[in-house]
Amino acid sequence: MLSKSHPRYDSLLLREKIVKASKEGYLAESAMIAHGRGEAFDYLIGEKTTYPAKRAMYVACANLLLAENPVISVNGNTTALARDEIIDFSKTVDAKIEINLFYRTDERVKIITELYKKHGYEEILGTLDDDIKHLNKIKNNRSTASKTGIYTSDCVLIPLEDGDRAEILKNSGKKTITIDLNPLSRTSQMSDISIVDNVVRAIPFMNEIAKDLKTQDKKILMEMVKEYNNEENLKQSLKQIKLKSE
Ligand code: PTJ
Repeated sequence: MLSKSHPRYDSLLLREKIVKASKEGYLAESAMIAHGRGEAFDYLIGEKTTYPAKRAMYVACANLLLAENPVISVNGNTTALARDEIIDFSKTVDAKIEINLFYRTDERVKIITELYKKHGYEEILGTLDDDIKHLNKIKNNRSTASKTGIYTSDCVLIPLEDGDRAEILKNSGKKTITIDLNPLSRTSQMSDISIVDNVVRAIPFMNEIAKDLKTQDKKILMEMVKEYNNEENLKQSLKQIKLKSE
């Protein structure tokens, strides 16, 4: 039992969620390695949402609200850490949720499908009985996407995405938004909008931003999108790490 007075309580709580999900059988074998890498980068930015991350979140929400068919991609790690928050956010921005696994197995898809359904989200895509297509005619399991979801989406939110999949999505002409604590990852470097933050802080924050932006004129959202420079913002995100070490 974790004590709330422990100085690393929040971090340990996330580890506990990851361990629990692993025992439940829906995490990838390398999920803990990915989580540990995320922890290290989070430590370096002070385990707080930085200003460049907030800026990217505003533009990400504007994009999702402007999109024709926005989709939030979920994998084992994001389900373990932020399932309910993702369901709430999907409702705010009117986006679909799709199971999109790097290490896809029928068993994992089945467990994750049941989890979303059990927690009130029946319309989950990417399930075993969904119509699964291949992006860019690439016939391997790195390119799979639901016909009514990612396959036809114009804007995808891909938290904790692997670089190969991010590349395929980007090359298929979709606007890609990532949440990745590592500003140097291939996914962060190639996405259109890179939010360098922990998914557990980012999603609830984005939900509040989106509620606010929904009330704004679309022209304002379009202006925000137009003015944003991801390369510059990523540089600012990287500086946050350097600042902490000075
Ligand atoms: O469930 P699957 O099969 O789709 O597999 C999921 C993982 C995450 C195992 C898979 O996509 C993978 O191997 O990813 P990578 O290549 O390790 O990339 C994950 C990225 O997410 C890394 O850059 C981590 O720093 C980052 N990351 C880890 N935890 C978090 C995070 N970013 C935001 N929030 C986190 N909590």
